[in-house]
Amino acid sequence: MVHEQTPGDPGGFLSAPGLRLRHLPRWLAAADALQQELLASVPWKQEHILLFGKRHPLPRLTCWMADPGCTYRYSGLEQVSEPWLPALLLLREQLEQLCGHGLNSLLLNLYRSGGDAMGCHADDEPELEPAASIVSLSLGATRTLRFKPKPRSGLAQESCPVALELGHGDLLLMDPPTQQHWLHELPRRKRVQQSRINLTFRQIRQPA
Ligand SMILES: O=C(O)CCC(=O)C(=O)O
Repeated sequence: MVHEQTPGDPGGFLSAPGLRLRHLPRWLAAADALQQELLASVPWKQEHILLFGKRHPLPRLTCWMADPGCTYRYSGLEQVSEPWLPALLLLREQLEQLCGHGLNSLLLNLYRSGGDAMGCHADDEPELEPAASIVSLSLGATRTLRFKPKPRSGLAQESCPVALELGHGDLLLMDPPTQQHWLHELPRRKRVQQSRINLTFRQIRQPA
């Protein structure tokens, strides 16, 4: 199935082989207040990655909040956990009810303008519980999230493009087995001046 979202699209379920998405536009009524609070209170960090021996700043600011014992590495970076903000703990409870399982960790990304971006990847690190959804909330500027099948997924590349416009207060649930078969990315949008915050709530596997 090929899906290019059109303006005014009411959202809903989106599925293709190996892809399960639920898009709930304007899900959060208090999106303005949360955006302002996060811009002011989150200890945003500029992380760097090593590429061919050279340090490069990630094209976004980030922060990791998680329960004790939930460590996570991505792009070779071990995330140092910050304490949960009370507003985010409340949100987490609501989202846990919605998705029906625990969400013990949260990656926050701040895209300062359309020049900031996220490269093509899957949230399929071994620490993440593969049977859990990844629950993503967007605040601020509308940006496009694009999905494409993993090269060795056996899925036809013509299932592309799947693109979602994620606006202020929109919720996106990426349900299993999406991360096993599909990659996603947030491309640059040079004309976008405003910032965007994205929160991805996750479930890290913990030792039994
Ligand atoms: O900003 C987004 O919507 C995508 C974020 C993302 O892909 C991630 O945190 O893994």
